[in-house]
Amino acid sequence: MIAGQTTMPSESQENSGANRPANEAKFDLEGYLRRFAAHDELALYRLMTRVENRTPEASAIIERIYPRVGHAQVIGITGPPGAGKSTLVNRLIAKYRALGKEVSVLAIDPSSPFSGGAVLGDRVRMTDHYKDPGVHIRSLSSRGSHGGLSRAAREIVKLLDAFGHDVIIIETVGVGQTELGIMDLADTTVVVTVPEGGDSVQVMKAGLNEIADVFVVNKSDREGADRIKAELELNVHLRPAGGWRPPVMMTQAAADLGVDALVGAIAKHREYLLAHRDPAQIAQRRRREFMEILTAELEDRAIHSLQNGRAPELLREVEAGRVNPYSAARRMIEDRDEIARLLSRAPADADEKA
Ligand SMILES: Nc1nc2c(ncn2[C@@H]2O[C@H](COP(=O)(O)OP(=O)(O)OP(=O)(O)O)[C@@H](O)[C@H]2O)c(=O)[nH]1
Ligand SMILES: [Mg+2]
Repeated sequence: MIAGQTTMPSESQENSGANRPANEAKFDLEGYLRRFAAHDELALYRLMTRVENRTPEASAIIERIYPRVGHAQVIGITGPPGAGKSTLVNRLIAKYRALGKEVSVLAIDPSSPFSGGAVLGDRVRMTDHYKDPGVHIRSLSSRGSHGGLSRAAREIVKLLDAFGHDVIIIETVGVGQTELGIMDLADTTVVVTVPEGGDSVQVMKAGLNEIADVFVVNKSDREGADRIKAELELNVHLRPAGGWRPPVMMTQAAADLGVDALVGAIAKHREYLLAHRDPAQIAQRRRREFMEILTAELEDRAIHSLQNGRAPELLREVEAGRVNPYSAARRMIEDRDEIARLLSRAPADADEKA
């Protein structure tokens, strides 16, 4: 978790485990799940922190809340740094609030304005919504998410969804595979561009055009907006016929212009999705999710077991250089009993403290 979140309290001190009395070591999972189900925000924050920090009960939390997942509309906002994504998100929050919806925002590796540490102007923008109980803003950084940014993002989205939020907005900078991968979580991906990017080629190069359900040319008050709009429209036009055709919207987020039309375009895409549910695509998504979870879980268990002294002999051999790691890994995998022991207990079942 990154410092300076205004809207969601941090648990990091309490969560360190190191200076926690032994009798408090056991996290009251059942209690928090009950409170979560009763729409208790504190329980939501606590569970999010647990999931983000990969504490031993993280997987169990998601397993338990899973039946409630699937009602939220997840909107991804991505694009080059400084394109105005956060300004736009801020406007979108206001629009969805006006429609009576509960909104949460997950800002991935934010530089502004959700980081709160940025310049004063950014802070002021963020505070537009921070007193509103119908809005939750969570920041997630690669630094704070224990190496698994996509996994943390996915699980936090699930928590927010299960908590009952109607709209979940994920903001990522549109550079890098991880950031783009996170857009997989979104039902509707909005790619934000700006005129001064030179042209739409940048967007194409970054692979953003492939994931866009809606294009936005923000800062349309600036020179060149019409040109980039035309280029993006041409790109959409050149796509094979059939399927959803991403509209190209013009906005001036700073002046709140064009944002209502954007909300309309997002709603249209949602309607399209609902009317064209593709079972094969849904199955593929589920399969991918299962494979990711299974491999992550296997890794977690194996690492946990090895760190807690299981398979010590083989490990000593490897450490002493008497067995090469490949032979050791193969021997371990081929020995059913060894592998069963290695994977037998989830970290959460163990008595060790988190
Ligand atoms: N001229 C103009 N400036 C805008 C507009 N929308 C946003 N900006 C400005 O663009 C700057 C960057 O805005 P942000 O919303 O922080 O951009 P971002 O894409 O979230 O930036 P990162 O998260 O750092 O990638 C700010 O100074 C905004 O005030 C617009 O429509 N027109
Ligand atoms: Mg931003």
